[in-house]
Parts: sequence; C-alpha cells; structure tokens
Amino acid sequence: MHTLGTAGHVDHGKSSLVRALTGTNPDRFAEERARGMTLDLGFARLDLPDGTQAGIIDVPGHERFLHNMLAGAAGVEFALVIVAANDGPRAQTFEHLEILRYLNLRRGLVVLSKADLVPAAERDAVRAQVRARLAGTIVADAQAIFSSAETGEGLDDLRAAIAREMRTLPARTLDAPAYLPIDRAFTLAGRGTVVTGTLGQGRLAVGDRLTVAPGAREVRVRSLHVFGEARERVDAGARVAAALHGVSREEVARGSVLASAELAERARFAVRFRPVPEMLGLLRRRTPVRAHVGAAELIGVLVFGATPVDGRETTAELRLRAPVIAVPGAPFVVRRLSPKTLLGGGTVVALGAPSTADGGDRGEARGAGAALAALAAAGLGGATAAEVATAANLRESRAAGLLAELAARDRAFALARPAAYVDASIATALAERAGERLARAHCEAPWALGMTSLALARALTVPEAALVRGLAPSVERGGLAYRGGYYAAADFTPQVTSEQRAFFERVVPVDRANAFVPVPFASVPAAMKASEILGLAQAFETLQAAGALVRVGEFLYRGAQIAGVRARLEARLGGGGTLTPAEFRDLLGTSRKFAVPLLEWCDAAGITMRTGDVRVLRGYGTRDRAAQPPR
Ligand SMILES: Nc1nc2c(ncn2[C@@H]2O[C@H](COP(=O)(O)OP(=O)(O)OP(=O)(O)O)[C@@H](O)[C@H]2O)c(=O)[nH]1
Ligand SMILES: [Mg+2]
Repeated sequence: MHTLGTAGHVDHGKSSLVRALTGTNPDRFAEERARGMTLDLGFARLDLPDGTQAGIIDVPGHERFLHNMLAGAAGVEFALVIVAANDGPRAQTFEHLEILRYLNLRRGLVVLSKADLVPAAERDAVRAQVRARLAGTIVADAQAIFSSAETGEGLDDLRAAIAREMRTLPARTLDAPAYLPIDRAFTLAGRGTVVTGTLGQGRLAVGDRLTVAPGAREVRVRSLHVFGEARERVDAGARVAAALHGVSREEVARGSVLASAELAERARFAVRFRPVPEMLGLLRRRTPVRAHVGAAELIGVLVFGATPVDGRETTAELRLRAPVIAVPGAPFVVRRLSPKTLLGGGTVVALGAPSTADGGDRGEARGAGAALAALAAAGLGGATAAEVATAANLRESRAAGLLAELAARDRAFALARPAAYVDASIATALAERAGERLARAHCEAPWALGMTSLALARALTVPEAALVRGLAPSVERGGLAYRGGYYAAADFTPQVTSEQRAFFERVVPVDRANAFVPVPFASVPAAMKASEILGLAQAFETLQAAGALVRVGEFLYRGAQIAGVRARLEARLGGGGTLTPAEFRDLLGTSRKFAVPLLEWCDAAGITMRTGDVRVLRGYGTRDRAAQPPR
C-alpha cells in the first residue's frame, strides 16, 4: 500500500475531494465540520479501480495549521495538489509544494477542483494559466485533471490516474527495522493505548516487541488495524493503527516513534541538506532550526562544515535538543525558529556520527552494501550485528545473515569475545603494515621473540585493543604469529647470537659434579645489567621460550638439566614405581631446597603426578603426552 497526501491552499476543496473519492470525511472533529475548515490531519482509504488500495492523508490548508501539514507530509509518497479551478494557485499552494520539494517528494497529480464553477469553454485557458503558474514546482510536468466534489465530474479519471501512478512508485523496504512515526495517539475502551501512523519501512505483526521513543519504552503490539480492518501483520506503506501494551496514553504523542529494537533514539544525525536559495543569507555555520523529522517537530541546530553559498546539496549535522528515532533515508525539513519560514531540507544519511553508510538507496542489493559501509565506518574495532543493523538500517537478523555471507566471501572477518565483524580490507591493511613493521624488527633484533601488542600498537599508532582485535583474523589464518605475548612474522624463528649464548652459558653454568644444581634466577638480570652485550634481555626471553633456560620458582636451570631430570624420572618410575620427595632429592643428588620446587614444577609440567605422599609418572602407559614441558 502507498500513501498519498493532499496539498493546497485553504478552502480549495481538498477535504471535499477526499470525501468524494473515498466516502470518508477526513475532517474528524466537530469543530472542523462546523467551521468548514480542516485543522488537523485526516485519513481515508482509497479503493482504486484495479483492486488495490491507497491511504490518503488530508492536510489543512490554512497557514496557521502548517505544523499539522508538516507532521503528515513526511510520510507521504505522492502528492494530490488541489488547486481550485475558479481561484488558481495561492500562497499555501506554493508553500506546500516547496515543503514537499525539500522533503524530496517529486511525484504528484494536479487536481483542478471545483470544476463545476468553471464553464466548459474556459477550461483550456484555466488549465494553461494554472500550468504556467506551477512552472518550476514539483508538479510542473504532472497531469492536471478537472474534477468536482459537487457533481462527481472527473473522479473516475482521477482514480484511474492515481492507480497508474501507484503502480510506478518504488516499493517500500520490507526487510528493514519497522519504523512508524506516530501522528496520532488515543485510548480505546478494551484496546488501551492506540497509535497511528504510516509504516515507513519494515513489517509489523501482532505480538511484536518494539520500542516507543522518546523514552525507549518497551511495548508489545496487541492488535493492528488498517482503516478499521483487523490485521495480523502489516507491511511498509500502510496506514496503521496499533494497540500497544506497555505504554500509557500520556507517554505517547504525535512525534513519538514506534520502531524495532534495532533503531535507537538519537539526538545527532549526519544529513544531506539542500538550502532554499532565497534563505542562504540566514544560514550560519551553526543555524538554530525547527526540524521536522517524521511526524516530530524538534528544536535543534544545523551545523555545517562550511556555510552553504548556493542552493546545492551539502552535508551537515543535525543536532536536536531532544532525541528522536529516524532511519537513514528519512526526509526532513527545517524552518526558522521565528518567523517559521522554510530554510531547506533533505535526508538523514547516518545515525550518530557521520559515516559513509548510504541510507538513500533502497531495495535488495542495498543490504550487503550498507552492511559493508557500516563495517568500514566502524574501522578496526569492528561492529556487532546489532551495531551494523542500526547503522545500516537493517533488521538485526538480516544484518547477522549478511555479515555471515560477507565473512564467507572474505569481505569481512569474524571476531570473538565479544562477537563482532571487521571489514576485511581494513584488517588486511593493518596486517600488512604489521607484517612490514615486524620484518624490520626481526632484522634489527633477530634474537628477540617479536613485538608485544603495546610496542606494535605504538609503532603503528593504533589503539592497542583495536590492534589486537584487528590482527586476530590474520593470526588465526596463519598470516602472522602470536606466541607468548609477542607478534612475529609467521615464518620467523628467533636466533640468539653466539655472543649472547656464551653469556648465558657462563651465567648459568653446569657443574659436572653437581649436575642438577641451578643458579638463583635473580643472579641473571644482575649479570645482564653489568654486561655490555646487546639485546640480552630479549635473548633471555627467547632462550626461556625455547626451553633452553627454564625458570623453576626462584631458580634457573639449563634446558639440558631439565631433560636430565626427566630422563632419570622416567628410568626410575617407567615401570610403574613411586617416589617420595626425599627419594627424588637422592635421585638427583641435590638438596631439599632445590628438590621440592623442582618436583612441584614436574607436577605442574605434567611429568609427574602426586598420589598421597608419593609421585608417579604421569602419562605412564596409554595416557597422552600432550602436556610436555619445553625441552
Ligand atoms: N462548488 C463546489 N464547491 C466545492 C467543491 N469542493 C469543495 N467545495 C466547497 O469549498 C469549500 C471548502 O472545501 P473544503 O473541502 O473544506 O476545502 P479544504 O481545501 O479542505 O479546506 P482546508 O482544509 O481548510 O484547507 C466548502 O464550502 C466546499 O463545499 C466543488 O467541487 N464544487
Ligand atoms: Mg480540508
């Protein structure tokens, strides 16, 4: 279903035409009927000759009620511009057309109403005059049809023309989060709070859990009606009345929004804005405005990078005093605070900070591109499916599906803890930079394990957390190595110099007579400090990582000593025997001071296992030997 809106000067016959076309009097209030003037929006269902239906929003023509016209206009896809044939276009004819232009509406029909008051002989001249005066407006080239609510003349032609036009309107997006700007709220006995509006995008179903903004109130849909008919589900474009559970009448009003949970309320929007050329002189870098977004009217500031100098479209940021829910692609206009003249309008591009996400395009292909754009905007940190859904104006389930598809095609990489995705080209570019930096580091210090995340993050001027997350896919795929807290090139093995090796052999000597006596660990840093040899601290780490030196509590052993311990244990216990700590000490010919921590280390390393007061060999027999200590 599509929704049309009337437009035109006061008393030109808009409401009468709607009534004649639909049988519904759009003037809902007794006061409107008594005064013969529309004060607020009216709604009617139009049955078209091809069996389809359309919604009509009837707007007031009087300039005093322009704010009500604005509340209805943003949901309109097609304009019925009503010009009294006996009067011609007047002030609000042009004002309404300007507003619709800046709301990016380009489609409409001209209805030359009250045709019964114009003699047949004058019709052609009247049509030509009206056309001439509408030159330059959004309906300059639209069809113009004479009609009369009084005699019924032209109504069939009009219905046929509308049906034709409706068939050429682009379909609304159904797989986006539901977005319903509320234009009316009331209570109904037995149904509670009811809100009405034009469903801008997505779908609604009875039972749906949704959000009402402002206030981020969680609500549930109790029932749905489209022009009085109960429905289980409703698609974008329709006029909807939704009875809501979880919100009181006082908490909703015109300008509130009913939306899926993916859409959060925000006070800042990146927008594309086109100024009214005559109003350029009033625009400043920061221009206070009265903004009309959806059915809401909000005070805010329009902020430009550079103040516009012509009527061309430009980017800007709309900062509102109160938050509202809007979707990418949503049209808006801004007026001066006072007098309330139109300054311009455009569309919301992105929610929150400006991004490259293009919300303007619609349709199926939109999804993947918008999801990728949202990922690109999120940068190295990546984004969750929920964040992508919000930024790209997609249902979260759809965003999750698209991200999985992008990941399968290597356009995005999945991240864990917390689950998210990162743009593949961004992560790959980072991995390439990291690879180059690491290659240099390996060249400069071949004895070092690599670079820590902190050192690498500093070298690449990237936040450490973002670096770790951004490099994770590359590490997982083997493009880079991450071992023991160090990043390294995948094929890199550190090599200590012979000078460094000799130093450690000297500092950690082995006494042939007392083969299992270690040195105090603390003696090594002290000796390194006293030495002139380059890169000892890094080489020390490398030797420990390789198992050439082994720290056991307060002591340091050579890897060969540990291998010897292991060999003796296996020889002694290999047949299934047991060993007390005292026996272990004797087995090694060492003292209790060294033996106790060493035996505990053997337990922790998975060589031995404690049962009661004695040790047995772990993995003896069929047990797996995965948990071997470094040799
Ligand atoms: N003769 C004649 N009079 C009409 C026709 N349509 C409307 N009128 C009269 O014009 C007056 C205004 O009609 P409305 O339909 O209320 O006009 P409107 O454009 O809705 O006015 P606002 O909503 O206040 O802007 C009424 O007195 C109608 O009876 C028509 O086709 N022929
Ligand atoms: Mg009216």
